[in-house]
Amino acid sequence: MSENSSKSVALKDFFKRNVLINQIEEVLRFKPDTLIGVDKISSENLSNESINTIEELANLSVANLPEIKEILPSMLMKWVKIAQLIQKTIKEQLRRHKKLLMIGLDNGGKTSILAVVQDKFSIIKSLLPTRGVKREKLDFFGYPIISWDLGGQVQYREKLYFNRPELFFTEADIMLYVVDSQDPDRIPEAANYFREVLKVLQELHELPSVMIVLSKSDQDIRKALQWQQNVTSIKNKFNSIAKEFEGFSVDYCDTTIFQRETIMHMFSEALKKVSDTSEIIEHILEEFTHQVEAKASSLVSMDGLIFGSYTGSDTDEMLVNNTALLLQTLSNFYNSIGLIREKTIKLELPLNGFTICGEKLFEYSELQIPVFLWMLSENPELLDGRLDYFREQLLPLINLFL
Ligand SMILES: Nc1nc2c(ncn2[C@@H]2O[C@H](COP(=O)(O)OP(=O)(O)OP(=O)(O)O)[C@@H](O)[C@H]2O)c(=O)[nH]1
Ligand SMILES: [Mg+2]
Repeated sequence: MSENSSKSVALKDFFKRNVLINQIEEVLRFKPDTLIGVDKISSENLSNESINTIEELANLSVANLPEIKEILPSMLMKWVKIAQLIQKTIKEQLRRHKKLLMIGLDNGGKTSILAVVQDKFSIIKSLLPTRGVKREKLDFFGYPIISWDLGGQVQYREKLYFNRPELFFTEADIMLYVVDSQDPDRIPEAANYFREVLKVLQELHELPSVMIVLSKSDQDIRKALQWQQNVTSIKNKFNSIAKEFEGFSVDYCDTTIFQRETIMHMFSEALKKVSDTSEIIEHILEEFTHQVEAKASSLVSMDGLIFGSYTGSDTDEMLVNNTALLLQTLSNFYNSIGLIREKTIKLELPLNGFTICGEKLFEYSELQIPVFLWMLSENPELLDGRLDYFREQLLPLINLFL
């Protein structure tokens, strides 16, 4: 069971049995009488004092509780403390996830992009316009993200998001603003919506990093003059809008769902803006380590630079990194006396039941320094076929972060 799900079970313990928790963010908007011990009448009395949600209950000060009809102060104190505990737990859980907002006009390609990232190619054909907001956990090679896909149809743009902006636009880390690069007629509308969005972000004092995604930049139309004019026109308009607001700088990336790498590249660029790159490499290593049931992994250059490592225990980390550095020194020595560098370096310790194995993955910098992926494993045979997968699928991604 993941840490996440075990935490949400604990959260459930505060609530009455019939209360369903689908999305943890929603919990703070539950009515107080969803909590064990809070009856309907008390909840109504709280509501009369404008305390309608768990969040509003949590925001009361324990030191200065209001007097509320028919509720004992000691009881109220207990509820407030529970609500505060819930709020804290939820914030901690959410903090580990980056909040990604996908915004833009209807038909722009937002949901399709999210489908491609998750390898759900088959659903793209049958996608319907997104109704309201669709939130989901997105696993970008182990990097935890919650995506908020804000359906772009006019009724949501006009009626929903801007009426309660704090529900949608707060605490976002990244905003991907998706513009259809093949639809020049709607550029002004897309630009106006962008301005509205920046306006509410500014009012809420939110400053997510912003990436303008030029979607539908399909390979066959990129050479067309019309497409190039569209891109120039979008960039001119959006740059000048961003200048109207303080603190927002925008970057551009073009994507097409027909080339997954354009979408992965765009995501990598967006993540780079909000996260330490070694943290992302570590997530990628973590995912791979679990896949091959290894105990530790590390990406180490021949000159001893550790790009990132993943281990479950300190001893394993010491084992893998120290072994890597020593064996690499040995390999350098062999190399200096004229031996050809081996592609794989292995240390087998059968009595201890594990193997440490390093495989050259690529070379970095103009000096072409080899970089090895090191794994500590009790089942080294599981590594055999999988390193090719790592090389093909994950390496291009790691390269984006180096
Ligand atoms: N040619 C081309 N079409 C695309 C691309 N991405 C999406 N589309 C098409 O554009 C249409 C709209 O895509 P969606 O992903 O549903 O758009 P959306 O932005 O989520 O729209 P709303 O949910 O209404 O806001 C679909 O018919 C997709 O197949 C692309 O890269 N190239
Ligand atoms: Mg959609």
